[in-house]
Amino acid sequence: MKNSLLVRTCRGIRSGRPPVWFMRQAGRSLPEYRQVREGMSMLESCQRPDMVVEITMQPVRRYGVDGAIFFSDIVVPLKAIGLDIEIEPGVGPVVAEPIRRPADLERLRPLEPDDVSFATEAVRGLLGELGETPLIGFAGAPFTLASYLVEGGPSRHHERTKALMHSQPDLWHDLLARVAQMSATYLQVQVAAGASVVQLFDSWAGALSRADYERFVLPHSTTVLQSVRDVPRIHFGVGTSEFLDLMAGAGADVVGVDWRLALDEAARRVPGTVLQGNLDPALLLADWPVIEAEIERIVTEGRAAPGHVFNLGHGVLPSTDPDVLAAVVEHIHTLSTR
Ligand code: 1CP
Repeated sequence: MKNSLLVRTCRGIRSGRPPVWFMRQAGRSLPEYRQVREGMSMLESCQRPDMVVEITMQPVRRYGVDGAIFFSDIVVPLKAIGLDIEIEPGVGPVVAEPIRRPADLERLRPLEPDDVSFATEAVRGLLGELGETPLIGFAGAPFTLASYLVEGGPSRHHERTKALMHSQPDLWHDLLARVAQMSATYLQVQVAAGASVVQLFDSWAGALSRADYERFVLPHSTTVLQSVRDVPRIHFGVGTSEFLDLMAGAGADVVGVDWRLALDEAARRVPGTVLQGNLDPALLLADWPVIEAEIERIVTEGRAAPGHVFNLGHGVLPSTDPDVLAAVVEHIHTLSTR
């Protein structure tokens, strides 16, 4: 798997076509996912190795994607240290007692590998099923995780988080350092068990200015990425075009790009860095000729970078038709033979 198309591309070794996988390829767009998840909470299914193996494999079997993403969630390490957090259907992660004062930090103890032994077991189980397909491990980046902890749940404006980072910078940096330790440990556990690539998801970092990202977030995301040495590291954010260079400089081999920025322009902003992206997930609901033209454009623009991993600009929307994703994979797979 160290020689897979995905790993080679992440290392900047070009091949005839880009590897392809989709963020949120497992999940609610798949009928087989909805079926196995029936009657079981999201976080319980993440802690059951048999469920993790089955759900991770579902899109691999269905689409033949070039990478499998470990079925988990960014809040799993927080649950594993005993924090009262649930994923509520239709809402997302909800924290019973948000972290807002120095005393609240005491509830954030370090994550030990034994806290997530279910993940080790699940990765090992997956290696037996995956054959040549590499496994992508992941964790939430400190800012995105801290936003859930401070806001208490999903947030549109991240206002309490931004107010806290500016008003109580010492508390903020302590909070981010603790969360960074957990994310780093969660990634290391997945790599030690056999993950071939990792992705750090900073989905909401695009809410920040470049200056705030640099001062309040970058040092902590750097800690996480630098703690993983043996496999390629993908650093992903949404709406982060204005500081892609900082995200690359944090220690990423690959930078994820959303649909707002063309890949050739992204390549100018982060010279020498492999890119991942960037089909708008909403366009998967458009007619096929539209999608086909977008794929062609993105693959062409991706040639400006030293390597390109084809993906969406963000996760698969639950309303996506799985047959369309299958057609996207098939189309990319024919590119090398043309
Ligand atoms: O019951 C369900 O099916 C809940 C939906 C769901 C799923 C399938 C959630 C709740 N998490 C997941 C799995 C998941 N989460 C994966 C693995 C599956 C795959 O990619 O194929 C991954 C990589 C994540 C990571 C994740 N969770 C992120 C980062 C990626 C992104 O989409 O930006 C974030 C922000 C979360 C939080 C989260 N978990 C779930 C939801 C609905 C949310 C977002 C809520 C919000 O809007 O803030």
